[in-house]
Amino acid sequence: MTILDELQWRGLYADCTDLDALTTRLAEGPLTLYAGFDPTADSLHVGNLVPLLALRRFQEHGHRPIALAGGATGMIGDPSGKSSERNLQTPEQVAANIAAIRGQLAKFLDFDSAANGAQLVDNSTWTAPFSYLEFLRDVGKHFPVNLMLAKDSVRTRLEEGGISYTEFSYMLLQAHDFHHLREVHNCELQVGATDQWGNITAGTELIRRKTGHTAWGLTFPLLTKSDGTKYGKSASGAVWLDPQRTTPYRFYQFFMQAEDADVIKLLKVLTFLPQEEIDALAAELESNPGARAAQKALAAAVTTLVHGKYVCADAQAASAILFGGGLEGIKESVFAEHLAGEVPTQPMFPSKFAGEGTNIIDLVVASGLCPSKGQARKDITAGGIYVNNERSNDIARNLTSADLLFGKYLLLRKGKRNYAVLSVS
Ligand code: 383
Repeated sequence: MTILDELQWRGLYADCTDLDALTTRLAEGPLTLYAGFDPTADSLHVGNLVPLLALRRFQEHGHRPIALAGGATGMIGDPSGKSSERNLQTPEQVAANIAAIRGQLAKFLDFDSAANGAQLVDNSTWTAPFSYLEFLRDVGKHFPVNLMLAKDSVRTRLEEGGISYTEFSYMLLQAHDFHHLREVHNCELQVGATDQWGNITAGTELIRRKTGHTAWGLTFPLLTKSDGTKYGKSASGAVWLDPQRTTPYRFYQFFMQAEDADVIKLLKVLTFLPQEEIDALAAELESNPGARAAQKALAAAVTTLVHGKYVCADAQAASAILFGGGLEGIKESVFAEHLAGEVPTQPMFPSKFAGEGTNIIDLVVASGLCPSKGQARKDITAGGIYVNNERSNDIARNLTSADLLFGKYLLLRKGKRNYAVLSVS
């Protein structure tokens, strides 16, 4: 299967500046391609994964990927897909964000291969030294303003609220990057999601006008949900790759919660699982949707890709617990690092669990699961309270240090999904 066939069946093909010519070129041998990532935050998010993984797919087919971090473009702000003008970031913010996303970009590509090792570049290295006068003469002169006004990114902004000259100029910077990479690294292809089409074609145009060299653009569909909304945003905001911003547990759960209507599409674009496996998961989704095998496979694959297999295993263990599973064989790190942040946790004095311990009613109230002793008594008697995920309906029960997990934690649950942790310190 060629790389283009693979992109097609994964649903990763949206558009190409010249598909026939690119098909011929790819059949002739490896080429160099790039995708760019602006340092608008100190982490990449799930939406950035699509082009990033696509670079790796090309690399697995023998091509040479370049990941570009936008040290220059990040100082300006891409108007593509943005309905309003953005505040400029400070140079310090951009520098800090670049440092953070460079590390993330590097994790997904192979930099060691002698034949087609990846490269990481920063467009400020060639953009910063360019003087304004030179840029206007060398680059700006090739851009008819009517063409610039016709780009989606500009046109939509002119309809709603306007655009500054600064953001209007963004496409020239990205076009110049492509031209630079074409000349210096023989980079023949730029990829990105469809929101990048205007910027990418600005580049192929500039290259053609300045040098007459060939260059192609290829876009992927934007990640959207079956209801048309943007994917990668949870109720609490974007889903980030940085575990400080989105915990591995939440990251894993985000994919576990994927709709049946989306999950197969997501398996195709966000994982490297082969076609047979994804087809089998699709068949299982049809015959036994309740098992959520496709969601489990998706969550496991993406979490492993981003956080590694050990962290993924911990996130899975934490999920199993919070969905009512048993606590056998659970590791302390799962409690300390994954559950603690997800579940309301109350500190307790060790004396509470010494000797005779403390009555369950008092502890349920202390945990915040029940507002009063009366309510706690009712809930316990009705069988709605669980201690370490085991039903506990005896209101006379005392909990002691013997009940503590790792000598430290007590996991209380009310009903199906309400958890609280008492943490002895
Ligand atoms: C900068 C300089 C270049 C080439 C590209 C760029 C960045 C580009 C951009 N991309 C988005 C970003 O950085 O803004 N102008 O957040 C996103 N990409 C990719 C993909 C996507 C796009 O990084 O659609 C989602 O992730 O193309 O929004 O020379």
